[in-house]
Amino acid sequence: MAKNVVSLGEMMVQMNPIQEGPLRHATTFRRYIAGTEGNTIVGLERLGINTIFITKLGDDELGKSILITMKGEGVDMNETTLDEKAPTGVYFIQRGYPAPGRTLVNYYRENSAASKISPSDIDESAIQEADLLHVTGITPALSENCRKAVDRAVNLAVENDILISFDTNIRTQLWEDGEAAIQGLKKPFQNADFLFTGTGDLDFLFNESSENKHIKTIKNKYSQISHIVIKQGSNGATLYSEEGKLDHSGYDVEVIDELGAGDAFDAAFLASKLKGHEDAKALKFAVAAGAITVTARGDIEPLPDWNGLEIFINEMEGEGELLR
Ligand code: KDG
Repeated sequence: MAKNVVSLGEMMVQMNPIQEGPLRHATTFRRYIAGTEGNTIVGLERLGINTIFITKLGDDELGKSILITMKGEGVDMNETTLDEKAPTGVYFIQRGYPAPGRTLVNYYRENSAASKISPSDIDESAIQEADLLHVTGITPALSENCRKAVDRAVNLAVENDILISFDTNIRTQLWEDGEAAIQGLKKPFQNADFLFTGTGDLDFLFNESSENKHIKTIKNKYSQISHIVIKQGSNGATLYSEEGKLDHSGYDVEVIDELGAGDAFDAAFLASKLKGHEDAKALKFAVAAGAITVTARGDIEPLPDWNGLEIFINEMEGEGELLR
């Protein structure tokens, strides 16, 4: 039977300019929907995992567009509510400028409907149905009530003996400093089985001088984590688990839109583990999913299914056989 994953967070409307360059001169945009946890949820659906997504959307046209899209992807949105008093969040991105291949984000999400998610929105039955709860460092940074909602979801997952995955996903605009983030993310850090992070996030969070020292700190402070995955963008990723250290180099692709790559990575890694794949395969699929996602615009649009992953890996590595 297919596994279930539950997550909570904010999906927004993403305004993505047709042209690269300073946003102040951008006049034509494509509209997408995106948001870190929701992206991972759609990625999991594409990989055959049943998903439940908990959020609040504005009772407006943009909120309905998100609801329709998520349902169309097969996500169970029964735990999601529409709020008549608060709007759906929006953000504008600036692609490829000033740093080629990189993206800057401008949020218009303060007091959005999703920022009002609170512990009472987390129904125990939704968590009980799941095999894994996925949370990130973005939702707890949106508001005090959002942080409490994430903490409640984590508590329920622990009580119901469900796996927890946590992506630190630091957005520096949303945290005062590293210490505030460590405090705000205490519950997920202390209870995660899978930790996804990156060197930039670790530098922000922990006052250490190298990846080895970061790993030592994490292992000391949060010894329950079984898999620590360090995402390195185009350079690939490194996994630290009970079996040791495993590296996978990046795939050389043209970057059109880097947003959403980390979420695609998490989805492929988690789907692989839930399907019982060994770590090396999970890491390969995850790096490939991230690479595929940067080659097209939008966060959820390019998310691959198993077939897409196999075609990509066979093309890039020339492996004559299918990997699944
Ligand atoms: O991972 C990509 C997302 O971070 C982005 O699309 C928007 O969720 C988002 C956020 O809060 O920054």
